[in-house]
Amino acid sequence: MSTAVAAGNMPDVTGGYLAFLRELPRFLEAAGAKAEPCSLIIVHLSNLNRINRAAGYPVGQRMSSALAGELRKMLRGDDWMAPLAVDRYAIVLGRVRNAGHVMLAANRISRIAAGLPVPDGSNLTLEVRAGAALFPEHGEKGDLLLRNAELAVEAAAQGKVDFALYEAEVFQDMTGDWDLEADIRPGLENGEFEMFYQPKIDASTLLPCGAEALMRWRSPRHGYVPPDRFIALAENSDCIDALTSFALHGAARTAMEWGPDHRSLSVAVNLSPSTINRGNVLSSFEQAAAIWGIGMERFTAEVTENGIIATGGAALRVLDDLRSAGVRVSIDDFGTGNSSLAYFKDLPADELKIDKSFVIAMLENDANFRMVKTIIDLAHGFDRKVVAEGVENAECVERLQQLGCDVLQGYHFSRPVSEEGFRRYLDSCRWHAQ
Ligand code: G
Ligand code: G
Ligand code: MN
Repeated sequence: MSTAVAAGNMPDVTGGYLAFLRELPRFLEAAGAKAEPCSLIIVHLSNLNRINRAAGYPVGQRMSSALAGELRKMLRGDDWMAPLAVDRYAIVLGRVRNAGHVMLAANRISRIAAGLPVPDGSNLTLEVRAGAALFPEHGEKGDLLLRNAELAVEAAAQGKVDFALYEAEVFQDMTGDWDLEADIRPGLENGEFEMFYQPKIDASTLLPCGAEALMRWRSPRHGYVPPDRFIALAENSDCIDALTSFALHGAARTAMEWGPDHRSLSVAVNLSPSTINRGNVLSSFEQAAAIWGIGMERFTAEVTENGIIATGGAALRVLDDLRSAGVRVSIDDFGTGNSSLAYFKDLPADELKIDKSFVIAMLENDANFRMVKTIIDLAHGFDRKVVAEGVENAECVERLQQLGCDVLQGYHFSRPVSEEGFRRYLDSCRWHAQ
C-alpha cells in the first residue's frame, strides 16, 4: 500500500508512522525557509473500536483504508498524508493557512467519513473527530505541532464536536494536566508523596478514635498539588493503583507504629471509584494488613456516594466483601451525592460522613442546622454511625454532641498533619485524658 502522494516533491511516508515523524520536521523546515504556512490535521476514527467489535476487525480495517483512500482523493499537489495508527491519519495541507481554511477542510473530512457506510447492516457509520494546528503559529517544530494537533483532537472529543482547532490560551490547561499526570509516578518513586493524618474524635469523650489518611504531593516542579487535582488525573491514567497502594501501606504502617496503647484507633483510607472497580481492593487491604501486622478491623474505607453510583452495582459487592473481612465502610461527602433514599437503605456501610459544607454552615441558619440534624437521625435510623467533618469551632462541637453525632473531625481539633505531627497530637491527648 502506498501512502505517499504522487504529485510534487512530497515526502515519502510509505513507512507510515515512523516515516511521518522523520519527514514532518524536514518538511516544516523547508516550508519555514520559504515562509509558506501550512496546517496539520489529525483525523481520529473515534468509533473504530466499536466497529471492530460489532462487525469484526477485517471490516474495521477496510473502513480505515477506505477512509484513507477517500481522503487522499481530496489532497492537492502540495498536500500529503500518512497513517499514524490504524485509527489515526495525519494530513498536512500545504496551502491551508488560516482558521477558516482549515475548518472548511475539516468539514469536508467529516462529510467524506459520513458517506462511508459500514458494510455489515448494523446501521453503524464511521465517526471521525479532527484536530488541527497551524504552522508556524501553533508550533514551529514538528513534535510541538503534532502535540498541539493531538490536543485539539482531544478537545474535540471532550466537547463532542467533529473538529477543534488548537487554541493556545484554552489548551495550556490541558498540557499542564498532561505534564502533571506524567510526573505522578516518578514523583511517587522520588518520595514526593506523603500521607497526612487528621484525627477523628469520639464525640462523647472528645478523645481520638481514629484518623483519616490524606495524601499530599509536594512536587519540585509544580509545587503543592491538591489531591482533588492529581487524584482525578491518576484515575484517568494507570497510576491510581500505585497511589492507592501507597496510601494503604502508609496508613497500615502508621497504625502499627501508633503502638499497643492505640490499638483501638482506626485508620481511614479514601478510595476513588476506579479503585473500587478494580476488583482487587480486598486483597490490597489484606496484603497491607498482613505486611504491617495490623488487623483488618483497624481499617476504614471511605468512598463517596457518587463514587459508588459511578461504579454501578459493582461497588456494592466490593464494599460487602470488605465489611465481611472486617473493614469499616464509611460513606464520604454524604449529602452532596445523587443517590436516592431507596439506594441509601441498601448501602453496605457502617458510617456516614456529613459533608463539610453542611457542617461549616450549620450555625449560619436554621435550615442548615436542620439538615445536619436530619442526616444524623436518618443515619441512626438505619444503625449507622455519623461523622461530622468540617468541625471548625467549639459551638459546633457542642451542638453536634446535642444532636447525638458520634464522631467529629475538623480544624477545631486539628488540621491534617504529618505522621510525626499526629504522633504529637496523640501524646497531647493522652496528657489531657489523665
Ligand atoms: O486533603 P484535602 O482536603 O485536600 O483532600 C481533598 C480530597 O482529596 C478529599 O475529598 C479526599 O477524599 C481526596 N483524597 C485525599 N487523599 C486521598 C487518597 O489517598 N486517595 C483518594 N482516592 N482520595 C484522596
Ligand atoms: O472529602 P474528604 O472528606 O475526603 O475531605 C477531607 C478533607 O477536608 C481534608 O483533607 C481537609 O483538607 C478538609 N477538611 C477537614 N476538616 C476541615 C475543616 O474543619 N474545615 C475545612 N474547610 N476543611 C476541612
Ligand atoms: Mn474522606
